[in-house]
Amino acid sequence: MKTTINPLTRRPAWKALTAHYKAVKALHLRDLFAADPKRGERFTAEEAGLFLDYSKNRITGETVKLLLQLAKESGLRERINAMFRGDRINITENRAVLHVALRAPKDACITVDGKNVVPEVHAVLEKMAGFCRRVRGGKWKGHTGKPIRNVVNIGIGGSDLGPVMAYEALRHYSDRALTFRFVSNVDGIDFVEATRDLDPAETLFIVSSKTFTTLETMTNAESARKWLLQGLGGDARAVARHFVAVSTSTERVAAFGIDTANMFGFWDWVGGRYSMDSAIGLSTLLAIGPERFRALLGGFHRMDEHFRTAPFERNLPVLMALLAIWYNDFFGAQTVAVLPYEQYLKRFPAYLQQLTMESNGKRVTLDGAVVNYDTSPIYWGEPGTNGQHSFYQLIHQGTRLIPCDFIAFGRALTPLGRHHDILMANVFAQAEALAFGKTAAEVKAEGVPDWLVPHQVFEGNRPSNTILAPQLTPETLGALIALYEHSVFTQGAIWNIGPFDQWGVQLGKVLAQRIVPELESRTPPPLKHDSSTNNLIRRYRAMR
Ligand code: G6Q
Repeated sequence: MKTTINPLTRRPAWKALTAHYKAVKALHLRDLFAADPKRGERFTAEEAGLFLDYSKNRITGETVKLLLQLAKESGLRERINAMFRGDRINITENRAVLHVALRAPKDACITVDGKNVVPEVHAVLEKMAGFCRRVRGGKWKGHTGKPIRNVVNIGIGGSDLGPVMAYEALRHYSDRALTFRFVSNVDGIDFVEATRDLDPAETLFIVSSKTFTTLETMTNAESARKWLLQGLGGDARAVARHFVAVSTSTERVAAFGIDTANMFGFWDWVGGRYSMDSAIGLSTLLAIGPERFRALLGGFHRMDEHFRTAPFERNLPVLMALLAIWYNDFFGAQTVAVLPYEQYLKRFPAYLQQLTMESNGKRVTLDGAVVNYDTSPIYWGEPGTNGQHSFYQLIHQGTRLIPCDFIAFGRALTPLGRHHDILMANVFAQAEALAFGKTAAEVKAEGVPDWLVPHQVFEGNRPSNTILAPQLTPETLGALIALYEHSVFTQGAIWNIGPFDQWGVQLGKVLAQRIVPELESRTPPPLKHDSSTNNLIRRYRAMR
């Protein structure tokens, strides 16, 4: 497929930004704030309960104007329309990309190949809700007649990271009578530790796999079946009462032995890392209940509509994406730190790692040409304040520029004494210190001896966004995730790369399958790898 977009570095706005960068890079946030007393109110935007303060970025009004121009020249509006229209924008897999349909209201109409997919989406949601009511109400019984008390999601990558993150994020709202566990790694320890204190008679496994072929998930599902049957006396009929599946493949689910009446489907137009709001979110729905799951979808949808319709200058995902590009491609920043000041969001950075890097970790454009600019930065992070006592040192005083996204909430879900004010004081203080730093004169004025002064200087001018919301609710979480999803989409559109395939993941799936028989073979197998791999395999075989 040929695109009609000018190569990125030839777009007029890109050239203008290259020149503009030279003028702006030396400006200090101290001066930018001093010159404009309203800056902290001006560079802000708000939607779906999320307030974005992007004033502590190394930008001027002109920077924003040029970045918006770049979005326009990159055909962003047309790309957005193409996605929402159901065009096959995932060109290497010839698929539509319609996670936005997963959270569309019942009366919406989104078509793939002429067929409205919204009724199917809602039919699956209804089925999930009905299942949830039976499990939570004790009507769904295990093989021995006991109700379900434990739910174990087995899945990996997109079939794990979203569900884990959402469960942790919304734990406050979860049914505490149920225990939730997540098994993803093929390292057997993951399964062993997740199930060691569970009673099989009260345990339900959700095997979550879009393809139902993924080695890790299938291996864990087999072990789960053995564990269950061992615990329940070996009657194979028990499987139907203790296993449900989430997949796009009815045949493979049936072949595994799961009753397809207990299968929750989704579609090839839902990418793995964009699937936590499909049936892949069954564990989330079981944890928080159908009404709150709908509120989560409502939050996603509000942000979808904002992204689709709002002018770019107040469009949160577009602004966040443009700022990410500004640092990545002009300042040469290699990473972005995501720092939630909310313990419930402890898995949010891990979730974002996949969303961002699996989507935009690409080196060729949609036309197959090798890019001559950097694509996805590395996303990483930890919840505050813990990170402050570890890697923040480098963000404050190291040699690298690390733009930060701070995420914080006005109210704690379970207030505890002064904790929340102290937490929030920290987030505000960190963003302030990063931006403004501490000069040598200020350090000296504190009576610090001359030799020690350089060590205590903070040069500042280290950029950050602050995202502030009243409280972590299902709806806010949905909006927050959609904000990042669409920011990733926008970045991909500007880089003219395809954010919706993952050939790198595919490679790993194939390579390991080839080596497994060489490790398991009783007799020494002929090895045809490089000398290092051959040697490692031989050593491993000797250690087994
Ligand atoms: C996500 C990726 C990848 C995928 C896993 C699990 O976008 O494609 O992380 O989700 O490899 O795949 P299955 O759901 O098919 O088991």
